[in-house]
Amino acid sequence: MAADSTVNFNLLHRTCKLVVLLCFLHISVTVVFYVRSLDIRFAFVQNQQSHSNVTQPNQVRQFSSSTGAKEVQREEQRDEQKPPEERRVEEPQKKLQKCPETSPLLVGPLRVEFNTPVSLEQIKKDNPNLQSGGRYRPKDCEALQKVAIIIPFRNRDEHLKYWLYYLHPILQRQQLDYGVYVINQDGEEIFNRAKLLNVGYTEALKEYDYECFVFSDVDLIPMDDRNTYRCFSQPRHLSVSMDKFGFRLPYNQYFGGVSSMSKEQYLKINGFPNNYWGWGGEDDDIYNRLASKGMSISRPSGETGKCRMIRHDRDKKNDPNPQRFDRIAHTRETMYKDGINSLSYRVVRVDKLDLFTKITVDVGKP
Ligand code: UDH
Ligand code: NGS
Repeated sequence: MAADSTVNFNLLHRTCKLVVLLCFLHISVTVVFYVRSLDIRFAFVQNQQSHSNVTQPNQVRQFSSSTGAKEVQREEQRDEQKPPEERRVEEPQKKLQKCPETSPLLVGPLRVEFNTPVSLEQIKKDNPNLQSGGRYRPKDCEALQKVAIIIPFRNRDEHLKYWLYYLHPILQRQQLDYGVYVINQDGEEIFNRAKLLNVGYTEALKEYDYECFVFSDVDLIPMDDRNTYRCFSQPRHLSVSMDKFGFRLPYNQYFGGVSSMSKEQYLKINGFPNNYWGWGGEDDDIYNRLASKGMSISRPSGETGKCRMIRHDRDKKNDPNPQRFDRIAHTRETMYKDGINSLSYRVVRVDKLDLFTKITVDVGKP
């Protein structure tokens, strides 16, 4: 009997030990699985955070675990090996301050002469910050105006070289966001300056959101960089003091040579006339348009507005227009149907050159 109960007790003892062991095993397995699931959840959160850092470059990084930091470091190293356009923008983009009203880079009166030959290669070397098509914007401040400079053109390459040689450094010192557009009349028909200027306005706007337009003859060079090639609250006449007129205005209403107008001012007068073929009168027509809309002419002082003209003979196919006097007598009636609203032309080719954009255009004939 006693032997029997000893056997039973041993069996019960072993069974209990087994049960306790099994329980312990079960608890261990549960704990291991629980800890692992925690780990996975943590890793998922980290992963989410690192993704959101890639897609939202300006967001401040949220995690600081050493694993996370190393991953970022590796990502940055990979990034540095990529071409600039594929790199993530890590820092919030530095917002440039507006350029000052008066550029601190201006030097005042300039020596301008046309005896020393200039070459396009040299001008290119002298202006390393120009972008293709003759575009520039200051890199340290946000320019006050986006200015398209429009030059009516045909067969004046020597003049254009001097223009580029003098004007590019001046315009950069004036801290403008600018582009130079040479509107080249194709073919041998009679020259039409004002229509080319309308084409320049239209074509420049297709490229960039210009707000100001400077219309400049190719042979006029300012002698003072304080004569800023930008727009003002009224249409601006810039070539007010030309050497060929003894450094004074030839007449009070004179608006030829170099002028500037904001988009609003230009549109208010329906742009420029398209039907002045040959030399003369189109600038007076533009003056009449401005006056009829109640605008006045803003001008720099005679000293700041000094400029030199490159001497030249009369061009072929640009003889004085015999109809010009009759036309300027009727500007107020014709300006609403002849202008930017009636402009038609055909672009023959566009050359994005290093120092300017050349747009060759068929403007038709009288
Ligand atoms: N232009 C050309 N090619 C031409 C004609 C005109 O590029 O064949 C452009 C050029 O930008 C020029 C502007 O149009 O500066 C004004 O043209 P213009 O040459 O008719 O005016 P400008 O006052 O000369 O320069 C007038 C004739 C001068 C005769 C001088 C005789 N000694
Ligand atoms: C006026 C012309 C303008 C011209 C200005 C200066 O007489 O177009 O002379 O010319 N007006 C008329 O002929 C109606 S310039 O001396 O620069 O050749 O801009």
